[in-house]
Amino acid sequence: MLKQKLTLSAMMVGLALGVTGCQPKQAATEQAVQAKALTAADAKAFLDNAQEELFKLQVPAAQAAWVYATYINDDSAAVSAYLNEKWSSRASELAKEAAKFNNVEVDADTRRKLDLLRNSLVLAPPADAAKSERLAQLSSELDGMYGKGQYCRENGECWSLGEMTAKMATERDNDLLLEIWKGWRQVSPPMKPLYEEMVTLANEGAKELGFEDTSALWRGKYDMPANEFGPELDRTWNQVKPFYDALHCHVRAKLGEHYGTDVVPQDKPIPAHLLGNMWAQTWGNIYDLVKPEQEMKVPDVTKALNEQGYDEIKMVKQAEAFFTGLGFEPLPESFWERSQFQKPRDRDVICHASAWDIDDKDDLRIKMCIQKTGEEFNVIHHELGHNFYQRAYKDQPLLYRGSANDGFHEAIGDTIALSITPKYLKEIGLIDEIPDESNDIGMLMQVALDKIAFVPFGLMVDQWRWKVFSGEVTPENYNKAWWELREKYQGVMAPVERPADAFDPGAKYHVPGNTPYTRYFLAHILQFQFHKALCEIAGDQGPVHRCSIYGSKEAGAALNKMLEMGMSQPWQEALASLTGSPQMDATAILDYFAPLKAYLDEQNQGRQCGW
Ligand code: X8Z
Ligand code: ZN
Repeated sequence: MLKQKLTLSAMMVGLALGVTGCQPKQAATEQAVQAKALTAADAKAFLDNAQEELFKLQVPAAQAAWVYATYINDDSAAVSAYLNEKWSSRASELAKEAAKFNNVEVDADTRRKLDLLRNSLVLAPPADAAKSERLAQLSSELDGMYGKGQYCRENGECWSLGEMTAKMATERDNDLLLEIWKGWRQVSPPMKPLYEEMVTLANEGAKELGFEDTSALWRGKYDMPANEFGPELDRTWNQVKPFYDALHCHVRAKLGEHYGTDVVPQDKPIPAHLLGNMWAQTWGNIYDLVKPEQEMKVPDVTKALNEQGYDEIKMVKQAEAFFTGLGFEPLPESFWERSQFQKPRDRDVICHASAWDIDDKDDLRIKMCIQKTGEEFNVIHHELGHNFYQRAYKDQPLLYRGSANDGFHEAIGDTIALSITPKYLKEIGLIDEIPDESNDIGMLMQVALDKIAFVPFGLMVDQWRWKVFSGEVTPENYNKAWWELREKYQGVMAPVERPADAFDPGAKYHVPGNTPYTRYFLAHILQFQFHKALCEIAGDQGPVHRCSIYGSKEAGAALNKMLEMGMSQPWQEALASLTGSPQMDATAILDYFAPLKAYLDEQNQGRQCGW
């Protein structure tokens, strides 16, 4: 996760961009090229040079970003901001230069590369050097503020985000949960002025590239006109919404039973501190409060991992074994030497999980502060999905080293994790027996609390950011607009009135980290399409929620075929190569959970749903 998304998008999600050498020489070349009419051959030569140049800048920037993320201090901040700026400002210059070929007739492959170059940045630096440097600095500072964040109680005891995350998952005391929820949000008010300034500078850079603003830049990365992307998301969300509403209704009723309807009013959004997660984005941790009345056997992966003495490394090895079982090569020795698996005791780091590709060759790493839980076991699979994707497309030209769209990158590891079924857990010895089908509603509920509950959160984060970037939401209204969207999409509300200086979006990693978020919405839809297709290829005959593709070389080969394509084709074609259809479609997620929907509808009879 390089900062200027060398941070996330270039390294994790592919595009490798950097800065280059000597400006006078560059200018001379430009003049020479402009003197005569540009040709397709000029375009190709330009792209070859651009990719070579960017690659040279990308690697040191990635190395510096890694050092910063795993050892936050003033020096690592300065070095990583410096190298990130060198890379991103050159990427921006080249993106502008690419426009010279707008009216030159070139083949489809060249056109695609030119378009990708123009669209590759996440935060576009303005041409003015001082502004570009300031943008890199702001971006690095915001990252660090989040990474260093902690909450200190009145008695002087301080808790890290990891410690608070663990408490949110298991504690059931309203007052304590509220204290933690408010406590963590003290991290973000100081971010607000920096964020405002960053928005202004990034918009300036986006305009120079010919985009209306950063929102248009972000929405323009999906092989369709930027203005059609939002409606496409709405279409998909509307497919899922009835299911979400049913889950919301049931969860609110059960929380009302546990905490009392004065704490959880039955006609209002659910207070955000009671859902088992700091951002109320996944709800699987409150399964015990909302589970079916009838006794259900649902594997407790956290318990199994602990009973069998899994440590952090063993968890990662086990996840790697899933991929090698599909036919992927094992991770390189350097992965084990260089990754960060545990939170260091003696320094600040950015704990938020990420996967890195430092050199587009084989220097793959993950950075996590692993907790020994089933939830984190899934996150490990998520991260390794990034690494195996990165390796699969490493031989593509630099501009194609990325996922078909950013949702694909986020979906691969999750797709694999959908195969962590009871059947698989038994196969690897984590459980002794596979619960029979009478337990399926429990299992589906457990998974839906994470997957269905996430969908509106995955959508709303960038609905907010797009409005912020476009200026529709101004700084005085940052927090108000955030909570309006939380209520509208998730039916979740702030448990207490928020202070005037609150900047609650900043308490979610991806906002100060400037990682686009719509990718996770896409991933939650796509992973069910992928899982269904892979189960068919693996020849699994049973219901798709019981299918595990573990050990299927056929499924592995089909997956690899899509991963190898990188960004060389529009994502619709990559999707079709695996699933047979170019359409993103929520039918697969709805089918997966269908038995649960019938159960929820029955439970919700007589309840007043909605908010
Ligand atoms: O940020 C992540 C990954 C790293 S790309 C751990 N995720 C989102 C989040 O934590 O908010 C995965 C799902 C959503
Ligand atoms: Zn990810």
